Amino acid sequence: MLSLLVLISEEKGGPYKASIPLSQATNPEADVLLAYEMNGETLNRDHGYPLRVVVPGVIGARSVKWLEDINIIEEECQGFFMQKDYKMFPPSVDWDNINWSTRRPQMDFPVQCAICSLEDVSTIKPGKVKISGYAASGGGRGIERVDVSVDGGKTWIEASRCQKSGVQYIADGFNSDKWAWVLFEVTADIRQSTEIVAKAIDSAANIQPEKVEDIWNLRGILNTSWHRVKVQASHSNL
Ligand SMILES: Nc1nc2c(c(=O)[nH]1)N[C@H]1C(S)=C(S)[C@@H](COP(=O)(O)O)O[C@H]1N2
Ligand SMILES: [Mo]
Repeated sequence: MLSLLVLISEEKGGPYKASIPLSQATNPEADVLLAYEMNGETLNRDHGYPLRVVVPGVIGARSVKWLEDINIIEEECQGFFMQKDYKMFPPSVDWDNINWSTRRPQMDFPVQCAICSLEDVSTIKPGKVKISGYAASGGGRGIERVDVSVDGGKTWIEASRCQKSGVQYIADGFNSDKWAWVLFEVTADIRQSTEIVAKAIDSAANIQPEKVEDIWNLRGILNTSWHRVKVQASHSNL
């Protein structure tokens, strides 16, 4: 295990810590970085200046910011956010019977997407409406496809990618988008008030669950159910 930690006391019981397997940290394909700049500019303080870890494809909690120390340790690190927070429990577990040590810390994140061009609830003029957003999946599983529905999930249209040139369509493991947010876009004809829905599918054919009820968990993490946005058609001339 490679432990990554900050010495400043940020949490109950000590510094913010995380660990990842040494094999991941040293695997060139895993692209684990120590970042001191982003897009050619010095990393800002909120994002971890002067130095932060970036563990691509893994939940943000393992990408320690304001990094001060790196150690090679035998066992998984015992920090609060590794052992007592970001873990997924089955629906039968509640705060009275929880036993944190029965689960592993969450590492890879599941496939997910969000519509960013519209808010819930948006007012639209009936006609062509642009629906765009991002999709991402964990563990280096690129995005295969994003489906969009403008009738609450009854029928679907495939969105297209709108990444800047140079990014290929299919996640083949070689191109640059296996860790990245994939930007999607679709234009649909919407005549009346409806619910717009988006769901993404990753390169392993994982699909987002339909409803949050299906993935309910005590800690409330990883709610990756279909993203829904209600739109209200306005027939006025304003
Ligand atoms: N030192 C330190 N690093 C940290 C955290 C923290 O509280 N302290 N939060 C983690 C969590 S839970 C997330 S989601 C990401 C958020 O990174 P961002 O602010 O760059 O989006 O930082 C991670 N790294
Ligand atoms: Mo987080």
